[in-house]
Amino acid sequence: MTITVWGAATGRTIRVHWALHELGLEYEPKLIGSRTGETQEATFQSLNSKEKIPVLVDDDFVLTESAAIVTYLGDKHGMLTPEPGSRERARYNEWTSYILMELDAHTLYIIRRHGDLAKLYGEAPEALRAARDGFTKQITWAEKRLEHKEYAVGESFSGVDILLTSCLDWAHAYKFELADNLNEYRAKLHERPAYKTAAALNFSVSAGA
Ligand SMILES: N[C@@H](CCC(=O)N[C@@H](CS)C(=O)NCC(=O)O)C(=O)O
Repeated sequence: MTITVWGAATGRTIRVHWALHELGLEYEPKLIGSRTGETQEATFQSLNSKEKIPVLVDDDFVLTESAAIVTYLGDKHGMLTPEPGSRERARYNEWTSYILMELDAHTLYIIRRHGDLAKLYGEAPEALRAARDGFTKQITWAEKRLEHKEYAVGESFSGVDILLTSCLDWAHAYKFELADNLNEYRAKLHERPAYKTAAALNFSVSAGA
């Protein structure tokens, strides 16, 4: 079996490197950065016509979307995902939808589009303000759910902890004041050996913008 992961340097790509390190799987990292032009090269385009990283290639199976990749790896190799059909799996799905929609796409990524990437997507101060307010409101759900809890789903580490930590790190970089329990949760997850190795690899290259 050969696994290849395309992509590095961002909060979305670390999700996949971290999952693979937690599982102790060997793989070939292709450390291409976002907005470097590398996602528009022919070989990469043939894998993902969305021209976005990360991409996982598992033998002849090509999978895009960071959360789908983390969940696939958990389902295939264990440890990162609760049993399909269980209540814990429903919670895993609930957290995943929340993280992808309310934290990643609707708020943090809007801040990126009209903040760091305003030259490409346009200045939009109202959208920026609404996105910051939106994140501040939405993150309180995670804050309450993580009161007195070490992990997001059940009593053990899961793919949700990977996804959530990547968004908390992103929010921290955007100078959001996170609640103490979220900062403690994030700091504890950063102590995991798999996170440390994956972060060193993922951030060994830079994004183009
Ligand atoms: N929903 C996707 C988002 C992927 C995405 O937007 N990736 C960015 C980097 S974080 C990218 O590849 N941008 C295009 C480029 O850099 O050329 C996922 O979670 O995998």
